[in-house]
Amino acid sequence: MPDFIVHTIPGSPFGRTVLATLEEKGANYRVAPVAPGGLKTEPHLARQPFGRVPVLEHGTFVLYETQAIVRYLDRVLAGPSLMPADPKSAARMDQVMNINDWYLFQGVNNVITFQRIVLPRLLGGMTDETAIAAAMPKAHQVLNELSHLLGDQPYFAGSAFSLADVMVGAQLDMLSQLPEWAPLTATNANLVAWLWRVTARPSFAATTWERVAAMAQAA
Ligand SMILES: N[C@@H](CCC(=O)N[C@@H](CS)C(=O)NCC(=O)O)C(=O)O
Repeated sequence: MPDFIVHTIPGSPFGRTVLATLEEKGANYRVAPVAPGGLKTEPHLARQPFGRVPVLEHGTFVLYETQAIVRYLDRVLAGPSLMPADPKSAARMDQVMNINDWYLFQGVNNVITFQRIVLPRLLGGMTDETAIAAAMPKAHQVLNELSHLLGDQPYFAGSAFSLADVMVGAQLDMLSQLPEWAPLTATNANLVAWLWRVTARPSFAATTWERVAAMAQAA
């Protein structure tokens, strides 16, 4: 019996954030797949009233919102902490996690990767090039700012890998597969090198779209 159950859709970057955190901690978990068409219906709405993934189950404790989930996992699980103790480093981690939710996902990834990957692959729709073109100015702004905050540090919170790297890594790994990545990172070589470092981790190799789909199929 696994300690944790993660309700998610293969390919979800927020879902991957939770799965990669569990992998970083060496935890025992299973994936409970949610069909894309089942997000806004019961039984999923009883777990996540806004009809989104992921949702974590830990015994009788059910939790949604990715930031809350990964902070909870870091607190309850042994292993190296993914939250810096130093207040300034922790504040930088928190800042980047909020940039992820408010600016990188909203208006950038939920347009560009949705249109290029999720819509054709999961929902059978056609990519809207106009929507992608309209999202590019914001995408440049967000990636330039992430590059600025990263600077010459190995990770967003400094020398140690943190939850900010897991979260942004899951989002940017998707964006990096698209033709938009090259123009978006033309002046952000540090971000490209950082993404290589992050996706080379076993936790990322274990949680690719294909690996999560295989876990979902085995469920
Ligand atoms: N604030 C939520 C966002 C989760 C989210 O937006 N997940 C996407 C998949 S990556 C989703 O469920 N989208 C379904 C929809 O928008 O209807 C969290 O942090 O967990």
